[in-house]
Amino acid sequence: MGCGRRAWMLKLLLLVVVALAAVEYLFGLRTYLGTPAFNITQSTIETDVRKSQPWFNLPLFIQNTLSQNSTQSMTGQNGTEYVRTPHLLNKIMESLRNLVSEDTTQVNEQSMPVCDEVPPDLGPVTANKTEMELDWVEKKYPEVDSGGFYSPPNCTARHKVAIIVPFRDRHQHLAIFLNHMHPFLMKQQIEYGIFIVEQNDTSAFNRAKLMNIGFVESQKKKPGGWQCFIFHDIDLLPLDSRNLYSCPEQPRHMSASIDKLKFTLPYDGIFGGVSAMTLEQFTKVNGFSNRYWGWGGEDDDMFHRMKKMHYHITRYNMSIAVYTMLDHEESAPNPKRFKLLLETSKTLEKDGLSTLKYDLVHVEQHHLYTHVLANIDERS
Ligand code: NGS
Repeated sequence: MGCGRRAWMLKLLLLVVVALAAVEYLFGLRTYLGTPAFNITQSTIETDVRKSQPWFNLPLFIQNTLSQNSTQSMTGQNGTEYVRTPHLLNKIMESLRNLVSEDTTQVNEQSMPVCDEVPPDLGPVTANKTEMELDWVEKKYPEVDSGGFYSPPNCTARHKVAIIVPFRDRHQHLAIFLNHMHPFLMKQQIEYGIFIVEQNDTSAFNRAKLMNIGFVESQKKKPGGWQCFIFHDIDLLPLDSRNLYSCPEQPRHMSASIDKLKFTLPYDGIFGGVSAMTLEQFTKVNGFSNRYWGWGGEDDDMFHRMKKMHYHITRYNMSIAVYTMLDHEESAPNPKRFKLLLETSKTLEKDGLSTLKYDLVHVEQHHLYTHVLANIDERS
């Protein structure tokens, strides 16, 4: 349940409870005993509640009912002690208690200190590019939750980031990628999830459409949603942990300096490889185009979209935005890419998230990643 909705329901329930309590107070207890005579003193409740309950700012009689022992003991006129549990009120309290206990988790999370803006001990890292088994990698990272989700245990992360990885036929890279990325991201003290988005059909690879799918499906997996998205080729491994996978103020091109490209930027407007955008930036440009089948151009298309919406690309220093590329065969270039690029600014609203269609085969949670499998057939 979303945070806003839960808070709204909580308020509504509280209102009902106040009304009911007033009714019970006026008609129930008074008729039954003559005078309400709760045995628990106000000061006891206040001390206990303030120490142990997160709802200490609620009215006292609600605190009392909310506390696990909501049965009220009272002394009757003849001195006998009665234990009376208001029936309807208790039923409502039960559901309210459930809601509050969900909220408690958040309160606890929020009561941790906020993680440092720049986490400690960042710097150059090495990459293990040798073939490895996924089973072996899985055993190395027990702190990662099923689905490839992680949040720092001792501080509240400043950024909630979905890592979206378009994928097909690169199983040899998957274990290497996960083995590198998990410790790299954990060190940055961000809350993250890794989504491997695989094209199931045999049409030409459509990297951009897979990233759109990853965006949509990852949001469904995160209560409250991810704040930003890092679109990440599986063959690129960052080599410096100062290259922060955080939410950028302007869209950020992360993989500026790649070993295979002799650590130089091929051209100013390049936005391929690894790039970061916030939820707002990505939705404002209507996501990626869905029309690029085969290699090349989809990242340049995104560059045009960003320009049209008055964003500009940012980058870290070339000595920090360093990546190593894993070996693989070259993919076939898309012959239509230059023609498509000429049309971008005219087609932005009609091509992207707003027109995204795909058949979802499954969304499966593996230990170190969430696997999104989809058919995106070119002819459909
Ligand atoms: C450009 C491509 C981009 C690609 C970039 C870098 O030519 O999609 O090369 O490729 N644009 C077009 O083809 C229109 S790289 O050297 O990393 O393989 O990202």
